[in-house]
Amino acid sequence: MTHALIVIDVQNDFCPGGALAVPDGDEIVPAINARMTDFDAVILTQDWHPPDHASFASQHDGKAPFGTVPMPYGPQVLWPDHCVQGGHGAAFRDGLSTGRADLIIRKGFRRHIDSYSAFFENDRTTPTGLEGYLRSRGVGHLTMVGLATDFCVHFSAVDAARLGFGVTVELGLCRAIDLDGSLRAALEAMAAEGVRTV
Ligand code: VGL
Ligand code: ZN
Repeated sequence: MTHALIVIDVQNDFCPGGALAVPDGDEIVPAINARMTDFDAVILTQDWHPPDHASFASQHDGKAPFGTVPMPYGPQVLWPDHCVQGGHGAAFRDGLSTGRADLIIRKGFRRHIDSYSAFFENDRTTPTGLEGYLRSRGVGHLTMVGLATDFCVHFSAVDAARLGFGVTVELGLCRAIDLDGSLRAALEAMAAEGVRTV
């Protein structure tokens, strides 16, 4: 079976010094690079927001980062401005072997909707196109690594499992934000959807 490695959001803004730094987010880069040679396909994702993206606290009067607002698709966590299209924060972390990627997929580029998952935006219905790419390449199993365990890795893994892919998350090659117990909740949700974590 064709097995793909999906490297989620290893970008400057999710690494120490970045706008939404995940503790030790940069630590995983060398081991992810080493892992790339073990797969039939390597796909990188890139969080890619317009400067006025609705997930940014700066776009909501009187709101601070890490609060939530209701959106038509449900509650949305507000984030510091991050991964602005074309900016340094949105660039892949230095040292990530981007040359090994077969596909780079960008998400979160629609102003009014966030996209944690590499498959669907946060309404859980608007597709990114990744499913079609994987199916047309005959990919059946996915291994996921990257940032952040409890947000983009979690949502990507759950969506992939629901779509019928076999999914393994390598927790040693992920790092978490862990906002109000979000890591624990993510691990439970992934287990409940049949995602294998190692
Ligand atoms: C992410 C929060 C906002 C992630 C992206 O990559 O996990 N988290 N945007
Ligand atoms: Zn984002």
